[in-house]
Amino acid sequence: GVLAVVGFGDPPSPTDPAIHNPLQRVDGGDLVEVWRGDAPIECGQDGDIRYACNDDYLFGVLTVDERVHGDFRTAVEAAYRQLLAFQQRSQLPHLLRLWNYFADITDGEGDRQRYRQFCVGRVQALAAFPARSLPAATAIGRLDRSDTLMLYWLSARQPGIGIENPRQLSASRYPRQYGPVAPRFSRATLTAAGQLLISGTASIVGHASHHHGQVSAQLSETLTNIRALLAEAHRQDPRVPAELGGSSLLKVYLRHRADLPMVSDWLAARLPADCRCLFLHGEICRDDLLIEIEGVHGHGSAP
Ligand code: 3EB
Repeated sequence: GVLAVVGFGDPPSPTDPAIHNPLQRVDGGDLVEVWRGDAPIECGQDGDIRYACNDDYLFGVLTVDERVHGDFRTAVEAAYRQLLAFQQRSQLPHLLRLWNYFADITDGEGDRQRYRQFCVGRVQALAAFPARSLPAATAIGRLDRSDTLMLYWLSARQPGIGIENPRQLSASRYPRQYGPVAPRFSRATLTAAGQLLISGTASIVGHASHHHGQVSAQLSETLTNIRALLAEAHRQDPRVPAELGGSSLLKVYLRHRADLPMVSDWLAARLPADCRCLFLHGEICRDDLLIEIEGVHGHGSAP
């Protein structure tokens, strides 16, 4: 059973995958992302939400036209309220992983910056959410000048466990300098099946960005962060492999397309050959960050 197929880049033709991630692939490949689950799969629509689910998992998509709301923050809050209301009614209520894509992510001065406004809208909807069950997340700028905020997510019948990174301050404790409210997400979710869903991870140690303008140093710091997260998850659940490998799928976001040769060569030289990467062109939410890496790790077994 196929729960979701995510295609990248140009808007789909009617025969293309059901979920359209608006970022362009920069590696020229035409791979799609496929989320498999046990059949039977049921598809449906609820308000603006489209979903597919089986007995254990649900994959949902919600797009919101920013122009129909007064401002971006309100659009984000409305989207998250709709998402949470839907999840609370669902038999698969536990959010494991969320992806957020919207344009001009670093535009706007100070607290008006769009990523900061995104964080405010999200907090207004997620206020009552216990920190330990915050989903893993990605928030990346789309570059196609669209006015649409796109959210998609994975949820489950059984809750996951939020995993924090010992090298990084929990995002929900970031100090005031990063915005009026702290971002709300976990560094990773450990699913009941023992799979690790890794949030967008960048060259951040504690709360500070490191290696401004240096791609390979940022890559190195990011991989060190991911390895620390895997070690922490493995410590909590030995089903999670302690090292990246054949069960790992990474998505690498690049601010600059021109960095692709360096980034892909650097990773190829340091990652196990059986760990696969897909490269996308998108804006990272801090101006000083050039790359961000997310992923899925471990096979998972029936919960
Ligand atoms: C960071 O670690 C980098 O706001 O949902 C990564 C993953 C980041 C998710 C989000 C932000 C988010 O703070 C940015």
